[in-house]
Amino acid sequence: MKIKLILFLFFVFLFFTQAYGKTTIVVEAEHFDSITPSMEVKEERGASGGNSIEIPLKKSHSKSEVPPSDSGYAEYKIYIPQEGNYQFWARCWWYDHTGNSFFILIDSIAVDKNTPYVTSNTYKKWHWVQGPVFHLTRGIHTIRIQNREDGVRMDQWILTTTPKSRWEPTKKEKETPQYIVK
Ligand SMILES: [Ca+2]
Repeated sequence: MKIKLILFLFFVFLFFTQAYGKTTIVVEAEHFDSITPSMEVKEERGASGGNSIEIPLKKSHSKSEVPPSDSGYAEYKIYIPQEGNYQFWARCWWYDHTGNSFFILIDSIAVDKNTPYVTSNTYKKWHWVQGPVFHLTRGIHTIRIQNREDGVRMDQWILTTTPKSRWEPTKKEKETPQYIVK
């Protein structure tokens, strides 16, 4: 009888952790599955793991908003363990107000006017930037970080089921390799 009760409680626990458990996925930006220029790896003292990805500053860096000069990107394959709404965060370094964004594409390669991106107005300093919320199903998804402007760097990124009202990153986070598909 006692064993039945323990088993019952165990399955109740499993059900709740599956249905309501929190998931936070942390990825070093330099641990991509593939990368295409002009996106490149940049050694960075201030970055977690000593590396970031960047769209290098162009000599003719524009002072106004212009379309990206190429579709350079880094792409990641991630295992999502439970369906839900995931808040995207990225630890970024921006050059200025026309070098302060990356496109974020989920299971897509086509940029259009509705493609989400991350941006903020803190320059020349590593900081966490709040991105969009994505609804993701359980299984493998492709995350693409793509050129939107030059003079931008990314150190780490996060997908978490914990909403911003409950938690936001403030420091370098520990990578969760169990969610990165090799
Ligand atoms: Ca890094």
